[in-house]
Amino acid sequence: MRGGGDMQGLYKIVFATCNKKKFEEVKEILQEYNIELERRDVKGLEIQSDELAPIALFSAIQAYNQVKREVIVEDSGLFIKSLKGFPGTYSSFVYRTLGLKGILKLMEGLEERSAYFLSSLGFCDGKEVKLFLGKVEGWVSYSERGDRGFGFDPIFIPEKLDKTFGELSLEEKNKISHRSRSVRQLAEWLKKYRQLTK
Ligand code: ITT
Repeated sequence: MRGGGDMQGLYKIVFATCNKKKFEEVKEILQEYNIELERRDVKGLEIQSDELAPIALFSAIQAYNQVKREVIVEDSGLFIKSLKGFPGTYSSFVYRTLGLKGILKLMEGLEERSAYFLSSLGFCDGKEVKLFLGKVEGWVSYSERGDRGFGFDPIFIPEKLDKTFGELSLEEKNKISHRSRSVRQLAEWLKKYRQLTK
């Protein structure tokens, strides 16, 4: 089955991700556009690269080959300026190994704390592969704050706010996050080129 409108006018696509919190964020946003999202754990090789874009494109094709439906994948990373972009595309591994405490330890005594989150979203429908990018600038906090969200959220303060992502509700994070920016671009693209009712 391809993505498309059903009797209720809903457009359906698959999101290949193991991260349920990430799925919830994306689902909320796409609901605004009448797009229904279904989560699938898709196992496969993740290529390694210093850039997120090729990883998302490769993963989107790989996911399509497994689900044979319109599918999205999304890869994010935290890029810290004083650490020359680390952990970047290795964010997942670093989160599991060093963790938040390890990052804060690496940055002990550093006043330059600027960082950004980058979201790289790949879409594939078997004919086209598209890439949508989203970025949010901010800072790494001096300590963990908040227990909402996931991953590096308790140590990332987005610009123009004095709260970490971990202190924001899902709705608040979705107004400004890197992921909301890439996802809204996808939704706008689908709206323009596919039969969306909204
Ligand atoms: P997938 O199955 O979708 O790949 P994942 O959790 O491995 O799920 P990523 O590779 O995109 O997701 O993320 C790399 C790491 O960056 C991940 O382990 C998170 O800890 C962190 N991360 C990603 N997005 C984040 C966000 O919005 N806020 C905080 N941390 C985030």
